[in-house]
Amino acid sequence: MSATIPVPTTPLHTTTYRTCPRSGLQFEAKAEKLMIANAVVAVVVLLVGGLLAIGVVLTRWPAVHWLAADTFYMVLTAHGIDMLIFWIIFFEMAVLYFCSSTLLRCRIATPNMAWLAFALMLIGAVTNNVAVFQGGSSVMMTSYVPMMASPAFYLGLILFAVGALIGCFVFFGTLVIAKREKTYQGSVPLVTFGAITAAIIAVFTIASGAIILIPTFLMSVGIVKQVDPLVYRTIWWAFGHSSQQINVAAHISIWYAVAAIAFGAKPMSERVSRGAFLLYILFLQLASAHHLLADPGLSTGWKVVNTSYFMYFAVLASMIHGLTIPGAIEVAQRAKGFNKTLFGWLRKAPWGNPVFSGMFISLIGFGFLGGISGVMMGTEQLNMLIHNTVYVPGHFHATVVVGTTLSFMALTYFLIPVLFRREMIMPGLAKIQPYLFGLSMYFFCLVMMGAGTLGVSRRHWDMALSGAALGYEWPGAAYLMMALVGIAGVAAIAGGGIYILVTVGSLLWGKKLDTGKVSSMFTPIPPTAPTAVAQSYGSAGFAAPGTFMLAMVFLVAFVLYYFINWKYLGQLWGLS
Ligand code: HEM
Ligand SMILES: [Cu+2]
Repeated sequence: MSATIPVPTTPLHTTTYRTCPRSGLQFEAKAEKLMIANAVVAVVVLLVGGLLAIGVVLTRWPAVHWLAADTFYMVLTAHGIDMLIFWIIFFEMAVLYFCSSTLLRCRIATPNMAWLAFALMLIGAVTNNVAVFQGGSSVMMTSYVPMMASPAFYLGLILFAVGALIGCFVFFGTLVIAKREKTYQGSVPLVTFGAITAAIIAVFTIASGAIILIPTFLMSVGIVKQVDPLVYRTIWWAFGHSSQQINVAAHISIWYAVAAIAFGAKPMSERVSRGAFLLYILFLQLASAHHLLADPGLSTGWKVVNTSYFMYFAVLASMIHGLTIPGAIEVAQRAKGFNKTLFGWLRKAPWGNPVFSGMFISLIGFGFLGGISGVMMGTEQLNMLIHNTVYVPGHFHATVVVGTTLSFMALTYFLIPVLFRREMIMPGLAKIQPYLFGLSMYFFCLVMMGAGTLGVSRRHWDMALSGAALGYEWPGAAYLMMALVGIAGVAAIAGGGIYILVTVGSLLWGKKLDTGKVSSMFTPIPPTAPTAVAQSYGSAGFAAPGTFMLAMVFLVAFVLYYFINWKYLGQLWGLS
C-alpha cells in the first residue's frame, strides 16, 4: 500500500534551519529574516524618538526652554508615539517570532502574511509621522476627542494596528505548526508562555484601539458627526493601559530568558510563574481604570472596584515575577558554589556583561521606581496629589524606559552575535551602556516625580507660566528638579546613543561570524524531565535568602513611601 502513496520530491515547505554555534539556538531562514527586519526598523525608530527626546527635554529644562510652543507639542507627540508604540511594537514582533519559531524550533507560519504585517506597520508608522510633522496633529499620545488630528494621523495608527494584529496571528499560527509537527514535547517553555500572554493581551488591546480609533478617523474625515468624549477616554485606555501590559509580559519573558541564558537558571516554580502570567490576562485590563481616576464622568464605585481590588491581582503577578527571577538566579549561583554569604551570589554575577547588567538594572528599576510609584498613583485618594503633573511621565519612564526599553537593549546584546551573526564592536562602550542609560534614567524618573509632587504640570511648555493672568510662584526646588530632569535626560539620551552606535555599528562593521550548520530539517527539542527545582517547590526550604532580604527592602521602601504620601495628603488639606 505505502508504495502507492506519492512521495514529494521536494519538501512541502522549502526552508532551511541554521543551528547557531554560539548559542545552540535554531533559526529558520524565513523567520530569521523577519526578526532582523522588525528589529532593525525598531532601532531606527528608537533613533528618531531619541532625537526628538532632545527637543522635549531641552524645552522642559527651564533655563534652556529651547523649542517654541507649537514645535514643542509637535515634537512631544512624535516622541511619545514613536517610542511607546512604534519602537516597542516593532521590537516585540521580533520577540514574538523569536519566542515561537526559534524557541520551539519550527518554521514560521505564513511568512508572506508576516511580511504583509511588517509592510502595514511600516506604512502606518511613516504615515502617522508624516501627519504629525506636517503640524495640525499635535494631539499627543492620548489624542482625546474632540481635539482633532488630521485623518492621516489616525489612518497611520490603524494601518499599524492591523499589521500588528496580523503579526500576532502569525505567532499563534506558528505555535500550531510547532504542535502539529511535534518540534517540542510537553508544555511550551516558560518564555514562550510569557510571549503567548503578551500576544493574547495584544489582541484585546488592538481590538479596543480599533473600536475607538476607527470612528475617530471617520469623524476626522467628516462621516461621523461626533464621538462621545467619555466613551472615547474609557475605550482609549482599554487600549492604552493594556498595551503597557503587553510590554510588561514581553520584558518579563525577556528577564526569564536572560536568567536562563546567563546563569542556566530555571524558574523556582514553573507553575507559580505561569500562574502569574495568567493573572495578567485576567486582571490587567481592569486596571485601565487607574487612568480615569480624576474623570468626573465615572462613578466612584467603579473606580474603587477596579483600582483598589482588581488592580492588585496584576500587581501581585508582577511582584511574583520580580522575586522569582532574582530567586532563580540566586539558586543557580548558589549551586555553582557562590554560597558563602547572603549576597555573594549577586556580587559574583557577570556585571561586565551588558546582557545581564541591562536586565538586572531593568528589573530593580522597574520594581522600585515604576512599581511603587504605580501603586501610589493608582490609589484613588493619593492620585489627587500628582494627577496630570510630571510625576506621571516620571512614573512611566520607569516602566517603559527602564523596564521595557532597557530589557530590549539587553536582549539585543545577546542577539548581535546569535541572530545577526556579527561580533559586537566597541565592547568597552557596550559594557558601560546599561549603567549610563539605566542609572541616569533612574535619576531622571526620581527628579521628575519630585517635581510632580511639587505640582509641576505634565506636558507644559512653560512651567513659569510667563504672561499668564494668574501667575504662580514655584518653590525654588521645583526649578531645581526640572533642571535636574534636563541634565539626567541628556545623560540618558547619550546612553541611548551608545546603544544605537554599538548595535548599528556592529551590523555594519562588526566582524562576520560563522553561520553554523544549515539543514533542511528541524531538530526537535529533546524531551527533558521537569526540573528538580520545579518539582520540589514548597519543600525546598529557604533556597534564596538573599532574594528574601531584597524583598524585605522592597516592602519597607513601599510602606514608607506609601505612608509619606498619605501624610502629605493629610497635610495638604488639613485633614490630619
Ligand atoms: C532616552 C531618553 C528619554 C528622555 C530624556 C525622555 C524625555 C521625555 C520628556 C521630558 C517627556 C515630556 C514630559 C512632559 O512634558 O509631559 C517625555 C514624554 C514621553 N516619553 Fe520620553 N524620554 C525618553 C525616552 C522615552 C522612551 C524610550 C519612551 C518609550 C518607550 C518614552 C515615552 C514617552 C511618552 C509616551 C511620553 C508622553 C507623551 C505625551 O505626553 O503624549 N520616552 N519624554
Ligand atoms: Cu495603566
